[in-house]
Amino acid sequence: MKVAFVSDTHFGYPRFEADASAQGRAAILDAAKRADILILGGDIFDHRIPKMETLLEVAKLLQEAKKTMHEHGACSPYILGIHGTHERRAKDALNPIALLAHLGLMEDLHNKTTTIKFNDERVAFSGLGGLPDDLVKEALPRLACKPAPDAVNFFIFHQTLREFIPVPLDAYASIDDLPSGHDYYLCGHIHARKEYRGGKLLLSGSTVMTQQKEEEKSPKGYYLIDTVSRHAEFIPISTRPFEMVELKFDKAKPSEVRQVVEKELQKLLAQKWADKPILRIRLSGSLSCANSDLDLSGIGAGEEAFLTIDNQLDGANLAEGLSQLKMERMNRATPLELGMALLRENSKTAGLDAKRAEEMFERFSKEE
Ligand SMILES: [Mn+2]
Repeated sequence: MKVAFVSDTHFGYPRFEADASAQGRAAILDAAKRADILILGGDIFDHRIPKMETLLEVAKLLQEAKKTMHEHGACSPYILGIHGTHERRAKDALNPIALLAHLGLMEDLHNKTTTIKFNDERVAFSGLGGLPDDLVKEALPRLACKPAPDAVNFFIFHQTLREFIPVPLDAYASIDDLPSGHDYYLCGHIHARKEYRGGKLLLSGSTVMTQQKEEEKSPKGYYLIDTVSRHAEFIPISTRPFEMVELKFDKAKPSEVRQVVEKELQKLLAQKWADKPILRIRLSGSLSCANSDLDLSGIGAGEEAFLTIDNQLDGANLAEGLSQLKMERMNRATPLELGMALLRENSKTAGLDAKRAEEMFERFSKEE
């Protein structure tokens, strides 16, 4: 059986909504042409309550994918998957992946095992939908889904594990905490492609650019795994070009920095891009004066590129770097996410169950 794994398409992602659509669609339809089963690894939508238009777009896309799969003799139910952290809602609230499952467009694998017979093979899929990372360690041993006997077993999840981040956090689960007995572990959530344990644990990365990190320069795409030959192939899709450069300074004058940035931008724009590129210029090192004296206003790529200038000058000490990182995270989070995180934190000291706190929060936040 050929199993395709597509994850983190983020349909409805506001910054690059057209890219999320085009690239997510390309990955899912290409996978539908080649695979007997298509697995979605979560964060298919960017929001837990997507716009109606986005829901319809994905519903139609899955219909089209299923039709393609049916025509080449793929295997019913064709599409299976889990919700990601972006789609996660309280236990009694409907998330968009469960909605698509209710509509018969896919099967929801959250805490379930589905065994499929295909030709002479038995292949089983178990899943765990996205959770706050600090709750995973507790959740893994309590799962009801488990590997099926005499089958090739897949476990699908959507989390950060200790091994995936440069500074491991004790509260996070490790690869060793994953349920044993599966042949392949497929993980969403991390937006760059990674492989661990000799290819038994595969992270396909996202299909759209979201973080503009160095590691996102590598191709985006999906995995196609042949359960007979036990060969996993990464299939790239065509994406908007991305380039990131770092400019280092040593006690530079603000006018000098501005000149160097403008020159670098001209150089970047002079390259032949297949499409309007995403460019990130990172400034590091030190200035001869305060950072506030540096004026980078008006430096723009106009219509020629999506440009971000990341000014890290003078901020070389660790404490400042960390608080900046925290601020960046806070800025990316919605007020709802911030409120939820705060309540979860405070619920620990108040002796309130974190899950219960979340349910109450959702009930009162009235996002609908
Ligand atoms: Mn994601």
